[in-house]
Amino acid sequence: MPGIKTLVKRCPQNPILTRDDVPYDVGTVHNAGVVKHKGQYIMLFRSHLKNGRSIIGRADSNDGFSFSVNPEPFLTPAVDSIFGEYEEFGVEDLRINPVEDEYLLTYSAYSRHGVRIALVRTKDFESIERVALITQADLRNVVIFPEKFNGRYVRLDRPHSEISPWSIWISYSPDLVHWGDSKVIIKPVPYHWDEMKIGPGAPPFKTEKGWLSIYHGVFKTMAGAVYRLGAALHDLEDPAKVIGVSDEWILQPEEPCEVVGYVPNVVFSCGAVPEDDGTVKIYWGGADTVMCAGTAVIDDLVQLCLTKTRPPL
Ligand code: BMA
Repeated sequence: MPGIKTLVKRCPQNPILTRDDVPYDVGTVHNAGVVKHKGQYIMLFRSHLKNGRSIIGRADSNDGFSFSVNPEPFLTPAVDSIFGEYEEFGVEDLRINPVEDEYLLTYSAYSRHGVRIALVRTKDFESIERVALITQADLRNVVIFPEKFNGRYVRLDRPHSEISPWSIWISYSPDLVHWGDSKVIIKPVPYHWDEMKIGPGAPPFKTEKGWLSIYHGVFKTMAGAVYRLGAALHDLEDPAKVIGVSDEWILQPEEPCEVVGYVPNVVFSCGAVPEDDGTVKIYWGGADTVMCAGTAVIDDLVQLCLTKTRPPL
């Protein structure tokens, strides 16, 4: 079956990373944050252990597609301090947010108290500092903008909600610990590919026309939920202002490794790397089982957000 026409060109080697590439025993390799650090691509990927809980591994690459995995995991649940209590059930879906001169790692921390987001800072991926647990229970998918706005950090996130479809919110912080001034900025559209819920995916990156953000959207079918990727553009000066949200998805599960796996019909992104040549490498987990990658022309995504739009709210 020929694939549907898409702005994201899949990497021919997909899946680019699987559990067979990992030197320790894991069930899956998926939902990875990726960044280009000193000319090297660093991927921090999630793996299920055979007890069903997740840890984060590290893989490095020269070209962004061919990765080799470090012998030891990068991040496992803390065993002491407040992090030990809230990471007891595992760490998942890490984003690498390049902010000013450091990297802020945001990931889901699972425990008997629910799921919340932990924030870790690093400059070199060698030493890491656990900074704070930055959300209460049931709030996930935190990505942080690369620059501060009026002296404050800005994040997108996705609170749990029972009476409205799960939506993308924005919040601000002077110190990465205390967050507030929250408001909803993008909501799902009824009977649309993202009608059930949406959530931030890759950390937003700067383009001439605005901050480009790749998010996930979910549609419920008789055979379960389908996870797709969409794109939105935020104002350069005021990221709470959404300039355009693409009406169309930019990627849906089509390849066997996206359609079949631990959770079928899932493409889920936690990372994208914009390049100097005007393209962006987009990374996604396929069916919560393997890692895939693709490339898009940044301006194509920007134009899609500006010309084929749907209302943000
Ligand atoms: C979401 C998260 C992701 C996962 C996705 C599809 O709610 O749990 O980690 O990839 O569901 O199963």
